[in-house]
Amino acid sequence: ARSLGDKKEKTLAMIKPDAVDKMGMILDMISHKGLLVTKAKMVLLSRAEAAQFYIEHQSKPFFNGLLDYVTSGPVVAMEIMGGNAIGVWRELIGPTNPSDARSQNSQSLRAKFGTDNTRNAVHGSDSKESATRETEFFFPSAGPSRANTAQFTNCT
Ligand code: RTP
Ligand code: MG
Repeated sequence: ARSLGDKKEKTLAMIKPDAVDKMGMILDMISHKGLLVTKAKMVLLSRAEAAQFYIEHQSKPFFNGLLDYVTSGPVVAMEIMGGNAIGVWRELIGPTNPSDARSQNSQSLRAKFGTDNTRNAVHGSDSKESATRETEFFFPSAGPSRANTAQFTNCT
């Protein structure tokens, strides 16, 4: 396994509602990439919460369909950590459209578990800035939820 010492990074991963039943296989694939799940929770997002999470897409034509999709059932949000975690996770999830994913690399999560351009199974932060914002969205650093959060003192 990769050492956590090299270019350690954190990112926010989300298993979208249609792939929550694939959580076990997804966790195995995260482990096999040498990444560590350092925080996790299952939550049913309200429409307002989903709109806040996806605020960068509010003027896109697919915004309402995206909100319908991500509020259709619970999601699993995870903070994952490791060397180059943002890029490693984006590579593991694959391209936005699962049919592109299947033609490029059938091993990616969207190739395996995605249905269409909207229902694409998983999310990953696309930059350090979004990783920070999205991790704070699901796992606020202040407030009572912190008491319930597993602390990996050797990693943080
Ligand atoms: P994500 O943010 O979920 O990791 O995905 P992404 O960067 O690959 O894609 P992005 O452009 O950020 O779009 C966010 C999510 O919106 C849905 N979408 N639907 N119907 C459509 O044309 C369309 N385009 C995007 C997908 O669920 C996408 O992951
Ligand atoms: Mg995105």
